Amino acid sequence: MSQNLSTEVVARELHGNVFLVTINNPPVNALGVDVRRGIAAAIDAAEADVAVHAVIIMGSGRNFIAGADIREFGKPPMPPALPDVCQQIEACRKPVVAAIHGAALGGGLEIALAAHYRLAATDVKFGLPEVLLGLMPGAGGTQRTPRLIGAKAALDLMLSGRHIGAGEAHKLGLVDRLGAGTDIGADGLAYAEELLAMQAPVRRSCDAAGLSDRTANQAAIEAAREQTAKTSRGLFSPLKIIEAVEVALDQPFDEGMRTERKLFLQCLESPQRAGLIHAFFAEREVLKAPETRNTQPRAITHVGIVGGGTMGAGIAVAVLDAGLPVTMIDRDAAALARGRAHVEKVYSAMVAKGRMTAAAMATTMARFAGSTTYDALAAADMVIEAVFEDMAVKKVVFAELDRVCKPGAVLATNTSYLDIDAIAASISRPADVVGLHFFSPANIMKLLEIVVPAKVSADVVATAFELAKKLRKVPVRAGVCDGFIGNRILAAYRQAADHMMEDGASPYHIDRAVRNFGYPMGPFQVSDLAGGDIGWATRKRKAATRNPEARYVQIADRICERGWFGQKTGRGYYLYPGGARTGVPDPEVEAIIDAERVRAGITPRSFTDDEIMRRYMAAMINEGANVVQQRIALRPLDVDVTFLYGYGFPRHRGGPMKYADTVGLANVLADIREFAKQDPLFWQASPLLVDLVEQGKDFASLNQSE
Ligand code: 3H9
Repeated sequence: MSQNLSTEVVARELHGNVFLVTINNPPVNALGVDVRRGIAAAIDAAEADVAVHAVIIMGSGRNFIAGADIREFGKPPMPPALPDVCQQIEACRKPVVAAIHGAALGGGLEIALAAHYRLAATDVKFGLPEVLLGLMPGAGGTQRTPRLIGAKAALDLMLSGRHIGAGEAHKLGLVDRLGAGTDIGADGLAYAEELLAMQAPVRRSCDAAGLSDRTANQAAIEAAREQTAKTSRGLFSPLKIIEAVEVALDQPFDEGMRTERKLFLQCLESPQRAGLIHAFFAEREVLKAPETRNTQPRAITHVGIVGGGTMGAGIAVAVLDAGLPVTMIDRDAAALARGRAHVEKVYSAMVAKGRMTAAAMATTMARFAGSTTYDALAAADMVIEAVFEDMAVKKVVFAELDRVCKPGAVLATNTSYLDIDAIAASISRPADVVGLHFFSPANIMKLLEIVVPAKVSADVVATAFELAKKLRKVPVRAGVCDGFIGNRILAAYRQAADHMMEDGASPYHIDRAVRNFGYPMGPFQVSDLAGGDIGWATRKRKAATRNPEARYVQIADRICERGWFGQKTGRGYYLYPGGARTGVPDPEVEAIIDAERVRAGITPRSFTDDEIMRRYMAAMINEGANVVQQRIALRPLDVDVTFLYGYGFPRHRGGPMKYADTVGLANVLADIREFAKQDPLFWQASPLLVDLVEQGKDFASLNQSE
């Protein structure tokens, strides 16, 4: 059967005595108000027309329905509400079949559950991902799903937000029939005709018996509550989901629906919902850099990597995982062997954990080649340099790349702070040079800063975005400056943390406050994990150019001078007895801090968690504003995505700039002005922040696509 090409948002067509209702709302058939109205009207029409004996609901394009229209949340409600539409479908006196292909997510799955029979194509993606948006299923999902498949499986779907395929959905009992072919409309029609021939009755999910074993279902609820307390620290909606399912166990369906509505509205109003939905759109918006528009990326079929250290090897794994061949270059056979060993170690660990077979590892490693001569890169379409962070060393590498690489090869540097314009200017083809700043471990961390130097051509930037897609990374476009977006802002708030440490807050207290805010780790734990020696080397290198008037906290230097570089040396800010991965506070570090306070003439004072976070966040937001104003980040949302994916910023807060909007920019500015009374050099309000406050605007007002 051909796809319904009607331009109506909800098209209706009578096939014999089967009424075909097709949702046609690109790109993903979200349930916006017109779709809800269209479905409601179609069901009314089906009820009224004696010629109609059964109804099929299906989606046109690539999906059934991806859920409620997320853009409507936070706006005034427009009837009919989705729960009412689902109710109307379920109440229909003629059998309703959902014929599902592609995504049936959130409200989309809820529409399907309200139908009386479900047929799924082999490509379906079922899920109740509302929890990932700070929400819960709000159109009967918390009541119908457990009635159909029991509390345990329903809670698993709703609390994880994971997608499941046709096979699992069928096994669970969410689906009655698996489609035979690739034409979901034809399959749906055949199924509906079969049901009519059998005189199959209207069969409602609200009457299903999945909750009949009370003891088992109650146990599932207790287990979910215990697990959620451990894993969803501070999140609002998971507990509401459990509460709603518990009601399903005890109360009639209508009562359950009333409770679901009440809890759903609470979730809708929570700042976590706003933060998570901001993150959802922001991570899609970052893909739309100006250079990617109407620009054809260059082909990438073979990647070269220069340098087999931790970073080079991590990048090699990321590229190999994307199915591409890699040629690694290092200076001699021993260094190259170490590089190869780094790569093999990652895969061996996966084999040991059962995440990869030995055969798959062999196939992957067969795509890996190594060489000690640059000539081996002659065929590479893209080369990523990951050698020592030193301008002279990088320039030597780029001179070699300029010599051996084919015309049109993209030449990328993984520098984390060096001037890429200077690197580009040192060779004959600056238009081919781009920055690809991976985060360690490069095969795991999602963020990829794509650093755009002045002379680079648009198709090279577009190629970098294309590579990010292949590598399943989240790319953020950044301009050239010391530290780009992420590390530049990090430097600012790390200093604020150091100032607080010297003024009286212990590193353990600061870390705890930052964790309580929602980060997985505090800044001093991160420093111990990354290795204090790296920052120490940078500080020494920059010592000569540091503003002598600027406050400089020496505590980290005192710790590094003792050879305490963090986890790898068994102690840093924390002690790691017996190689433990979680540190314990170190009284000797506290004594060093005390001594430094005396040396600096500081009388320590106490800090509350709230004050710690206000200073920490004000420093982050202020530098974020500078980064936007100087066009290092295109928009505030680019800063947000950088911090969500590269620095562990709690997703439910949406990112630092979204958080700033939540607390109010005027409040952030007032804090900065207050802190400036003690240290006016450090706390200089960003001109962008001042402007926005004067105009009564927020960062969101700058988030329109460039
Ligand atoms: C819900 O249903 C609540 C109910 O329980 C209760 C209500 C009372 N709305 O991801 P893509 C846009 S909560 C509006 O790049 P893909 C997206 O922004 C909802 N817009 O495509 C993008 O726009 P643009 C539960 C949406 O093929 C474009 O569509 N559902 C929505 O990689 C393409 O998206 C979910 O959480 C939406 N619901 O992946 C599902 N979804 O082109 C969320 C997408 O302007 N969606 N857009 O940048 C997804 O997971 C993926 O989009 C999907 C397709 C897997 C469907």
